[in-house]
Amino acid sequence: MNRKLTLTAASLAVALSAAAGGAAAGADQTASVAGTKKISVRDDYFGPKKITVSKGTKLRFVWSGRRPHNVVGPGANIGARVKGSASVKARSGTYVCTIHRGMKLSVRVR
Ligand SMILES: [Cu+2]
Repeated sequence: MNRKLTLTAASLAVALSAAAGGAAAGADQTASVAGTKKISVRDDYFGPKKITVSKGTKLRFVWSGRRPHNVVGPGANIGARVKGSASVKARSGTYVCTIHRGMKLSVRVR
């Protein structure tokens, strides 16, 4: 019974991720399989703020706030915008929005 519930929850997470336009492989907070990890860009924080991903994973930033935010970090220099999305290859380090002090995303690639 428990196993069935777990499978159902996992299927739902994959379905939700796909519905949001993300790759199914990025459904877990700490993805163990390379895929795409969605990062919400909000007012004024990244969600999640800290992630560990496998080598080869792409970060897909999706803007969902009202204020403009940019993303500057290892291999990323995405100009300020208020909507849409942009993807970069994940690298270990800190990604920030230079407009809002303290808006940071810590990424660890292993
Ligand atoms: Cu910002």
